[in-house]
Amino acid sequence: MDARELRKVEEDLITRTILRKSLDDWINLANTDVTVVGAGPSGLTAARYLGKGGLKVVVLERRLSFGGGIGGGGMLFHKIVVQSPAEEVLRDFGCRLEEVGEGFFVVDAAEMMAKLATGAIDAGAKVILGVTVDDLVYRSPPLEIKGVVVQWTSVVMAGLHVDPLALRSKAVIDCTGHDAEVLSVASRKIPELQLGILGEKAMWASMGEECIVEKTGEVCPGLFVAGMAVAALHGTPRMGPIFGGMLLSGRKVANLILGKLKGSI
Ligand code: 48H
Repeated sequence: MDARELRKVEEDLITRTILRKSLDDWINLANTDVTVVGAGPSGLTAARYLGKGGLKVVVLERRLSFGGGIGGGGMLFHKIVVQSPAEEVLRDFGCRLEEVGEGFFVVDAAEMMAKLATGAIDAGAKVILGVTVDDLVYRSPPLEIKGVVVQWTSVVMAGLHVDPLALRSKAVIDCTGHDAEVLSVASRKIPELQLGILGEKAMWASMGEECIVEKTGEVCPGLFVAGMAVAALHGTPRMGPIFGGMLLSGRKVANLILGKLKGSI
């Protein structure tokens, strides 16, 4: 038992501190360089490299936890496999890997989730949980995505009619996984974008992984796609529970955005 007396804290101080500090963050996040939508493997990887590159990054995650599909592993088995050269990314996050075949590695799902989130946060990205991106801010012509429209996930789940708030950024990345939620909104609500979402195809692990990395990129000025959302957009095969493509896609989109934005900052 610690002999020191526990500091007495009044309830109103707790409330005021939470509100003031949260609002300070939200006011600061109203305008960022990059909004990453989704804190899965592609989103957290992108956030780390963008943060390391000196950009102001916010990751908005609908759930109250990060990691996206990592925690589910393959049919709930708690190991994740990645292939070369994606182990470079995991090593950069400090994950401990076992090489089980040449260029083929395994990592614990819980470790990967925790370290990806820590790595993104330590690189300077702000991760906000419990927030759903349900629309985009845009201008046209010329067509450009200017930010995202957000709502508390709890409000969305309750089906309440509450107007959302908008956050501006120079780049938005759809890292929402299989449902490509940001691109779906863009395709539905910005017709001049003429965005057809083809829907992912059946499983072909190696082809799926190659296509994800190759087709990761810019969809229109200000809007980028990475991770499984790439397969949804381009109609490429799913890959099942191998995550190298997600990590390399996150790193690739970060490098693309760094290349575009660094000159203008
Ligand atoms: C805020 C949102 C919203 C929204 C969703 O699913 P994820 O893990 O996505 P990726 O692309 O980084 O990784 C995909 C991988 O997990 C996977 O599913 C694989 C490899 N499947 C292969 C196969 O064959 O099945 O993470 C997306 C995250 C999640 O945490 C969502 O909660 C979050 O995005 N999200 N956050 N606003 N509108 N929509």
